[in-house]
Amino acid sequence: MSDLVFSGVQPSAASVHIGNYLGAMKWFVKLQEQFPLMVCVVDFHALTSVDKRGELRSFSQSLAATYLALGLTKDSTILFRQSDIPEVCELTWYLACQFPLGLLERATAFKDKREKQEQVNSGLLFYPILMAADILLYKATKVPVGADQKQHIEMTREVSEKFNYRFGTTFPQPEPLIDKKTGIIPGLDGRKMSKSYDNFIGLFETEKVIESKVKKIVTDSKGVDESKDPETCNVFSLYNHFATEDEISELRESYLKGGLGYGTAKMELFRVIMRELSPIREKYTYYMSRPREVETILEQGAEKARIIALKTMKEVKEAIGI
Ligand code: AQP
Repeated sequence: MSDLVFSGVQPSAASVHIGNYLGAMKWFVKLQEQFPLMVCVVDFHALTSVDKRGELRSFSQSLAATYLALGLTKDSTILFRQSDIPEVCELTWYLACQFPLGLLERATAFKDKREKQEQVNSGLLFYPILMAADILLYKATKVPVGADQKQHIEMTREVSEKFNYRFGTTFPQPEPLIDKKTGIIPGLDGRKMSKSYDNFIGLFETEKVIESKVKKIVTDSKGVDESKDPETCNVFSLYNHFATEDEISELRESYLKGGLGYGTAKMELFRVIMRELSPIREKYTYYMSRPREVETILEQGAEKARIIALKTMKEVKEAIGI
């Protein structure tokens, strides 16, 4: 079976953050040059957290504009919205019937949310099955994700195996593509950068907001003259992802030598972040001012995705005997 790469991001906020960007999205553009690529605006999943009328639509438009601003093109990538392919819900049900409840309840992301939230909707419990359905509906073989999603891909493999065992080989065993360097991007407080921890830097927040967030990154309390440990510093950790090799080794030396305050290091980090994000931000503004053009790209992507989805569903129903 030839490789097909599938991934997606939830439109669950007005802007994606640096964790989404470095952990997964930046990679999509390189992958579109190497493999057939499908990238999705994962709006059904986002419904587990977005509940204000109209918000999902505007977040989805913003995310689609982000994909295009990053350099995904309609000729190299099938770019589409998850909810335009309703078959994914049908497949979710078939897969759910193969999946033990206990495994879903033990999923780390679900347990985290359950601890944080007073009320947890059942969509959150079913999140990994819907994700498995997304991947298997298109028979994707590779899934670029951040390290936090590894368990969900393992669950996809498991449900694929169970289905194949019971009904005959229908699905591939997809593997996660996780970049070791960008596995988990830390947020302002050093925990995983995440919307729900409110410790994120949004790609399209104003320069002023980004600067003030960078200034808030938690460090130890070492003074300017003291030697500092780059390996345990959140500022340095983010710097690693935006600076050149020369800039990284120069900052590392300054940390070790002493004489450089965290305030200066943070301004240097802000500079390299803006250097990388500025062209993307410009393109994002371009696409955000052309909603019709973006919508047409999503519709054309959905037409292509639907052809694959219908073919898979036919096989699935034949395999089950439904
Ligand atoms: N901190 C991170 N480091 C590396 N990768 C990350 N991803 C998210 N945060 C980090 C990766 O981004 C892709 C899209 O993820 P998503 O749409 O599922 O977003 P998310 O994981 O729900 O983002 P949050 O901010 O963590 O949302 P909440 O707080 O709602 O749970 C995925 O490939 C993910 O690995």
